[in-house]
Amino acid sequence: MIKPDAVSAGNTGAITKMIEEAGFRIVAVKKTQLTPERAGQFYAIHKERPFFKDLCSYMSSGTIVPMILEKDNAVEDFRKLIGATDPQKAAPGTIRNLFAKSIEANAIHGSDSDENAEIEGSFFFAKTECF
Ligand code: 3AN
Repeated sequence: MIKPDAVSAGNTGAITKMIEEAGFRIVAVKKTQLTPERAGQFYAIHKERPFFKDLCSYMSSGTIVPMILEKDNAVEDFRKLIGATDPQKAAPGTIRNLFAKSIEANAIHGSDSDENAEIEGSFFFAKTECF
């Protein structure tokens, strides 16, 4: 999911190009906006964290671009491509190193397991939209 900071900065195209050049197939993609409640559902795992409220308000502040991606070893390879959560710690040339503004507004989200990719994909797309 490309996050509001990266979409509003006009970086959707550049980030999508990096994703495709890294060998990912975009199975589904759209532009949408979350409500704070929907953002809270998406990040429910973080609901006890001190940054949860700010995270929900930031994630619902503008347009996002969720995608379903396909590749061998996709989860691990995508996390390498996006870099560390904190852009100051993200390796040079990673998406967060190049485009993230802060640890919260960090340009992009990637699922952390195949199981969560399935859950998060279903959060944004009906199975019939993916082919
Ligand atoms: P990742 O997105 O790298 O998997 P998570 O799942 O630990 O990282 O965090 C989810 C999101 O919560 C991050 N992408 C970021 O927007 C926000 N976040 C994580 N840690 C912090 C923090 N210490 N302060 C503010 N926001 C944070």
